Amino acid sequence: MHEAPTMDRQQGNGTKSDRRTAVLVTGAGGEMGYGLIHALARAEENLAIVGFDLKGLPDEVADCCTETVAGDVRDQALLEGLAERYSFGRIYHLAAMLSSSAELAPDRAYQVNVGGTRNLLNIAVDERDATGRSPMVLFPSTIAVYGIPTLEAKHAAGVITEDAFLEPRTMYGCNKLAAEHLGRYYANHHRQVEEGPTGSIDFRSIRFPGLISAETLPTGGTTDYGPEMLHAAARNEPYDCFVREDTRLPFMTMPEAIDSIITLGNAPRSSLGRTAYNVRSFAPSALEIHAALRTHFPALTVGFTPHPGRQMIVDGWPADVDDTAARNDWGWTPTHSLESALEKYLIPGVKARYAGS
Ligand code: AKB
Repeated sequence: MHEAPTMDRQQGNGTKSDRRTAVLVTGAGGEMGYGLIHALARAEENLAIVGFDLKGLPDEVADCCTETVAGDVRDQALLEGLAERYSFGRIYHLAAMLSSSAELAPDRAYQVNVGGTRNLLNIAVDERDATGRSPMVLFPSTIAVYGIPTLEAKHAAGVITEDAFLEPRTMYGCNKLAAEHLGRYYANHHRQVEEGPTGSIDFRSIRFPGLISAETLPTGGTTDYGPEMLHAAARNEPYDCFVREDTRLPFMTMPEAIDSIITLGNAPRSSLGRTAYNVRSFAPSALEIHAALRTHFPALTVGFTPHPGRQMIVDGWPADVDDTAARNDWGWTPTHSLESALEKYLIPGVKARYAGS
């Protein structure tokens, strides 16, 4: 027997009025949120920004926001309540549990990383129903969507393109790839039965490599050894690195990551041939990071004590990624090599941060 199709969620009814136009940033209190919110506020005076984070926001981020919300992206009712008051033409959905944390709490990670993303996509679809315009959802994805079966295969693969090795080996990678697919579905196929193949939203994502900031430290990631080594050096402390010396991964600085999100957001949709793009700036081994840091902090000592679980994770991630599609479609170009990143941004930044401590 065929059942009549049923709606599993109330659709927006297009009657929302008197809402203030704003951008929504989830994960606003995280590393990327910190940089992105400042960049958005700098780029557009009077831009209304709603900063959403599980833990609330530090003052220097909250000061750039029209409203801050302490809440969980799993809470659909809370998000819907916000969308009753704001018309979100653009959503930066940054909130996520990172790879090492997600591996330790896979159920929660699934709910946050996939369920939370689905909730945000629903908010975007409601916005489209209310206004007739497709809101943009910008989503930081990750090199964790790749899963290379062995170290030998990783060495043989070298620089990989977006469509290779999409068999993630972590909960986080599975979650992010699922979220990318949901975004692509909502962008290109949602409501195809009722409306034809147009899609409801404008979904854009970037697969970020390891990110290094002079201002902040990440928590719960597996590329964290890069930024941790830098900050330990600046604090004049020894560092015990949790991956092998020969571990090679792509990285970039946080300001480059923020620039890439803003540049992708400004690109005409017609120039985008895909919904998920690789970006990278440099791809050093852990030992090469150590060596480059020692030219600035000669006293730095680093031990290498690989953590078996975390080593297994990074061994499945690519040594480098091919960013040709991002270069061609929306003009991505990295600013830095490892050396220039250190000289021009990271070293002055961490020295300023720890001065006097
Ligand atoms: C992590 O290590 O989990 C993140 C990532 C690669 O997405 N930095």
